[in-house]
Amino acid sequence: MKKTTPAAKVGQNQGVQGKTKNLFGGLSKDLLLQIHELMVKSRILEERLIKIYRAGESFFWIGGPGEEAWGVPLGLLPRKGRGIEYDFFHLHYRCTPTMVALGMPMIEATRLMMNRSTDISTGGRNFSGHYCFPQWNVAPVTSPIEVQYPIACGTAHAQKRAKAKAISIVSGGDAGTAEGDFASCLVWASRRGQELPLLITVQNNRWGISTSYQGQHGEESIANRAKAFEIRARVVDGNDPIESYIAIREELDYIRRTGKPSFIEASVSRLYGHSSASGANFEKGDFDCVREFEMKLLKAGVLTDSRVKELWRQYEAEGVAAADQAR
Ligand SMILES: Cc1ncc(C[n+]2csc(CCOP(=O)(O)OP(=O)(O)O)c2C)c(N)n1
Ligand SMILES: [Mg+2]
Repeated sequence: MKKTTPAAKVGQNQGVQGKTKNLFGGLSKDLLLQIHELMVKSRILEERLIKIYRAGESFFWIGGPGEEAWGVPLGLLPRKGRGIEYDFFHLHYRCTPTMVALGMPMIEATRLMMNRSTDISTGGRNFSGHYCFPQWNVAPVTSPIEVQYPIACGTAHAQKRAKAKAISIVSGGDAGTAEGDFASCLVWASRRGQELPLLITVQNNRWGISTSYQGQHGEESIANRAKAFEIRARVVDGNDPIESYIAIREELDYIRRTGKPSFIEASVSRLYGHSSASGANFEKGDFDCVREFEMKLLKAGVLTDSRVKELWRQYEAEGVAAADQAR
């Protein structure tokens, strides 16, 4: 049986042709397949973690199913490595897709989920999704929401001083932007003449636990708040991996070129509700980016039925094996 290799390399050839090329934003076939594979892997991993919770083998689940189309490109595009010359990640608890795209094996998320002392992120001391990977400059995810935003200004400031054209990237949810830490980040990122090389992102699923976006925000989009600080800002469809990939690539280029911050708000789904505290049940009717992207690739002939079946089987087996190993 042929083994597939996720995140191994981004294809430079075999560009998708003609009409299909427009449909896929000019991304190569290899890259489309790689993005799809990582999205599938991340979804299967999260669903495995939910099963572990349901089996009573963990206390709490929170994670990122519904954010794969956004989170995978966010893990593929930056300059990955350790130290000030590489990009820094200040993530929140729904960033499994980004970690999978960076190369995190399933066993690491599983050990964290099952609070094993072998968990390399926290020694088994924190919730699922609270990753910390110094080898890829992934700073510890914090349980108090939003503190990652001003912390990201700190690494961005150090990177500016080091002049290596490295970037800090910070992620969080929509409701969390109500915290003062978010406003502090906008202030510190945008001071004239002292601008920071920072990609500020917000994943807007239009919920903060059970509080709706409409009930909490006066502004049409959170991106408008960044614009008030004259930070370049846009809203993207975070359910579309191609739109997300192209937008992140453009903004990383802009930040590396200018040394200035940029802001992306990504519209995403929250496919299993807030967390296990709200049941972790699948939200029927919400946009499922993994299934939709898969169908689009199948229809265009970029992907075959047999590859789809094989991928789901292969990663399901890896998830089961990871749970066994952690147990
Ligand atoms: C400072 C702080 N206040 C409250 C909480 C409790 N809390 C955890 S998640 C959450 C909602 C966050 O919503 P949002 O920022 O939209 O992120 P989402 O979970 O929707 O991705 C809240 C209020 C917390 N963890 N930290
Ligand atoms: Mg939210």
